[in-house]
Amino acid sequence: QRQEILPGAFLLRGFALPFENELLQDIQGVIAEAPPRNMVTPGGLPMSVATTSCGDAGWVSDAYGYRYSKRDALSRKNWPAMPCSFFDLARNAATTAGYKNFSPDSALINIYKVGAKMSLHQDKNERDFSQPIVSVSLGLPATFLLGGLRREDKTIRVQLVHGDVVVWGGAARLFFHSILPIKVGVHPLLGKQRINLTFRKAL
Ligand code: MD5
Ligand code: FE
Repeated sequence: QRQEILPGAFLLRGFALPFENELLQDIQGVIAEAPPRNMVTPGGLPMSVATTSCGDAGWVSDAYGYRYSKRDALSRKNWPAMPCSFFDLARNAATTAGYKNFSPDSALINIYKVGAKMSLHQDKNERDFSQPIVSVSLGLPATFLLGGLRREDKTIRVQLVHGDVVVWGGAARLFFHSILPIKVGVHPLLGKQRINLTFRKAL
């Protein structure tokens, strides 16, 4: 089941469900090596979302700005390798949405506790905007706000639930977006959190 929310943005409802157990195991493996942390924005405020990464590059934020780094500042080692389950899911989802041979080199793991949110922003730290971004929602539901190329553009609301995958390509690749504060709840598998996996070709 494939729904084009806006030009270039494809919602694949439940696409990750067959892989939930494998994904969770591999998330735990990555987290054991590179624990999630609340990075500080260039403005000096800690994010409410805790993040970690795997793959050749990890997304980082600090007083100097947002960027990709080959190493984790906590361990001072390379980020953990990207599990095959992550890569295969991202590539298959991209193919289903019409983006062939997607080869992500970075998987960002965003961990939202109840109340955590992500403010309106664009994803612009990657080199090649012709490559899509694939995002996988797990655990508690989220309300996603999707706008346009300008911050002021009107937004539409999309409810994302456990197992949903969205492929962000074409025009939507650079659209402004945000996540509203996660509502109180308990997911049978994940408990009181939402985990979002975001796959990118960063380098
Ligand atoms: C999330 N994460 O649910 C989202 C999923 C982030 C982030 O926004 O930057 O970590 S990725 C949503 C996304 C990516 C690229 C383009 C668009 C949305 N878009 O055009 O709306 O934690
Ligand atoms: Fe984003």
